[in-house]
Amino acid sequence: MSVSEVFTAAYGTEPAGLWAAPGRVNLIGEHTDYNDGFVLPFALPQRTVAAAGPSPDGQWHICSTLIPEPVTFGNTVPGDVTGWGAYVAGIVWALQDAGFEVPPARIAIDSDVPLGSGLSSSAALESAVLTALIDLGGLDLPLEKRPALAQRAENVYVGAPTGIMDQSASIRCQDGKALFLDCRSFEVEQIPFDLAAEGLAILVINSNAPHQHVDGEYGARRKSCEAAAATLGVRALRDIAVADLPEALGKLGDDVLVRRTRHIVTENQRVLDTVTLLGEGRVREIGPLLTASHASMRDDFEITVAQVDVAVETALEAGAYGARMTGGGFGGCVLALIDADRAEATAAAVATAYEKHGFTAPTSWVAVAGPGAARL
Ligand code: GAF
Repeated sequence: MSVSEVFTAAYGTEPAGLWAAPGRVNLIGEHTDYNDGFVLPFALPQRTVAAAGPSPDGQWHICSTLIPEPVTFGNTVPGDVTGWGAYVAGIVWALQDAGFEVPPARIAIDSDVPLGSGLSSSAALESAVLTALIDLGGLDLPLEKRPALAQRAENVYVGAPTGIMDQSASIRCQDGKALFLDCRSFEVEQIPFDLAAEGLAILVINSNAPHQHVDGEYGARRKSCEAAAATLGVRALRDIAVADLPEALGKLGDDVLVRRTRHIVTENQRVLDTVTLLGEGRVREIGPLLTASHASMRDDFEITVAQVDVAVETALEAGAYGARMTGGGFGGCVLALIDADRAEATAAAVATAYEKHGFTAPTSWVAVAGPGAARL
């Protein structure tokens, strides 16, 4: 059944409209967002669609193509709604908490963003619902302020201590562009990202090794970064320049903090260098930056797993210009910058390597930068 049909089956009426918000791939800049740093994601064609319409009983009702039986809630506070509904209820709560009159709504959800793969399926859900409620209620919330509200829903209502990259990507990305975001000022630059014109492609390889943010590891990384910034007397690790890194590391003492800090500081510089190279049309030359980012995540930030390391190594052996894990880590997806005509061969090489290692088979596809959240 289509999402409109699921809506009609659940609520006995047609939706007022459909709103879509994409998942994302982060080209480079991992775990830099909550350090006030830089990120460079682009929106995937895979997206979450919310069919929505007014709710005459003054409550919110949500269902999905996977769970057609609606969940209902009224005015809500963190802790009320759990499971996947928390991402929706969290948006209602965050809007109300920001002083908005949120229109009661009936909502049905469908999504082809792979779940738990580091492609930001939760931000896609939050952003689709937020965009729908803003339009239905005629709420005055400018685009650049929306990601922080959706992030608040995830941080406070859902309880996941994530940064602002994923909601920013889902809401602010544009077709054919990568989003260069300064996570301190929220200023963005839309970077033209048409790889096909260069005979290149980004192959996304889903390791199919499950990942999960609400567990301790993500939060532990965040705490280490905050502890390092406090020791160094800066607001966030973004304030340490690469040139000052040796001196800063010398002040930290603790080996774990040294490695976490080195990742964040060098990763911020890699994002800036990537943006410069893309601006000069030197796309192939970003490859080594992508690969260096992976090594830094593997050795210093310690957020990779065997499946993603094998995917990166194999893609490089198969001729990729660069490859790295993308997203929060501990599984999820790898991206590889390849010649466009090498997609099948690279995917096949990774599949063969996985078989040899006894890993669950990977899923690979070529990702093209798509549009951000919008009414369909
Ligand atoms: C997850 C988080 F949600 C983002 O905020 C970001 O920190 C990312 O991991 C790592 O770069 O997707």
